[in-house]
Amino acid sequence: MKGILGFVFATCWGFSLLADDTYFVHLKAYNVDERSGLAEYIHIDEIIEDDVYTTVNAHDLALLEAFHWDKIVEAYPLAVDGEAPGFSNEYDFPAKDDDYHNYDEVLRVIDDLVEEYPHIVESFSLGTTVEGRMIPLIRITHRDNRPMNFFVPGILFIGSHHAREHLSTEVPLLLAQHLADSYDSDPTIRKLIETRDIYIAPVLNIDGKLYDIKGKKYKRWRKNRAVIEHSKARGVDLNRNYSYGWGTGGSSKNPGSDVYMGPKPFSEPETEAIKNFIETAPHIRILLSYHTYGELILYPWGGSKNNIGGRDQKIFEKMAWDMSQWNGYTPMKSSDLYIASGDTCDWAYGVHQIYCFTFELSPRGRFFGGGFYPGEKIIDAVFRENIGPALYLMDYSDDPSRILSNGI
Ligand code: 0X9
Ligand code: ZN
Repeated sequence: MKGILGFVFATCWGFSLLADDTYFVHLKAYNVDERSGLAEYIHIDEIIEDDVYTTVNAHDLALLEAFHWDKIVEAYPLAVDGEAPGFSNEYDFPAKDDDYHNYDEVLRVIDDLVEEYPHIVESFSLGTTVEGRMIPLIRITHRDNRPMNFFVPGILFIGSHHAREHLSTEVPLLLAQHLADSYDSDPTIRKLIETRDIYIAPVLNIDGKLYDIKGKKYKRWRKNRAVIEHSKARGVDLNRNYSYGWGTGGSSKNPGSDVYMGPKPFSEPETEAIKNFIETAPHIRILLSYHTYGELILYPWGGSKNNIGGRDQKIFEKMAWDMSQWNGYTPMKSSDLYIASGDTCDWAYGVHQIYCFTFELSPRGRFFGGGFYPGEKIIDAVFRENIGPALYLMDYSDDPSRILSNGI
């Protein structure tokens, strides 16, 4: 398919589809079933009542036109954003977004933390990406808790499953910095570091992130950079590649799709790295996966409309609501947004009984907030309003069911 699109493909919108370009599409979908029908083909960026907005590659636009032409209000090609003219092969952000950390800068921050705070910070490799880059894992705990002590409650924060969601690297990276910097001065944080085993993987999809910023131009890339056999398409959607309910809706078997689930669960070294780590760390009770954008706090299930039910349902609902008091985000069951199977949280909870949340960080929308590229000015405020939820989750990682005795 992509081979055909590699040439030129005519559309009914008066332009031609080019394989590497991205397109803005405005659709109408009147309920969650209609949105979930769309999510079989495309990734939905934003929902405002009956209006659905997305950025798609040429492959996905062709499928939308074939199968959901009646829902398309408008579609047009998007210009590549960044610095022009000039050519650069540098893996770095455009100058206007210089405060964002590229991969080398992420590694430098981590090295500096380990050097400055050796009694509380360590770093490890979680594994390597498709293109062979080391996936860093930061561990923050008092040295008395080493070597790994499974009686100390554990928590994991993950950033950047999706390439273009750069703010989702910044927030966990700044969190690591903040925890380490505050150890001496903030008694609450000091106590958490002394009684919890805190893990932070700020950037999982390194290859995709670097591809997205290559040449200091944003490409709106989402997936990793897997090379697909017998296809010119690249990339698997890492948030469709986990095993629980894999391939049961809201993901695609087609390598050209932005929601391609991969050839099998955990086919990708990036998701496999998370799996391997969780399997060796049974004390991890809570996981928070940062994404952008939409200002949402999501909890399972995401692959089916079912509620988790019982006591755990109450725990998820209460925790999500409590956290929303800090950041003002909207708490909801993932599948109320749209059904998508194979995501991190369905697996973490379904297989390991880990209380897992997905945060869709700011902005709320694309029209006034900048969507995936909200600029560097937003970083600090978004980080600050998400410190409270992170400390809250660390606190409850000893026993999340404690919140049920706190007044409900
Ligand atoms: O679609 C996703 O993977 C997440 N949204 S994003 O814009 N960051 O790509 C949301 C995942 C939530 N899970 C489900 N709806 N199952
Ligand atoms: Zn995402």
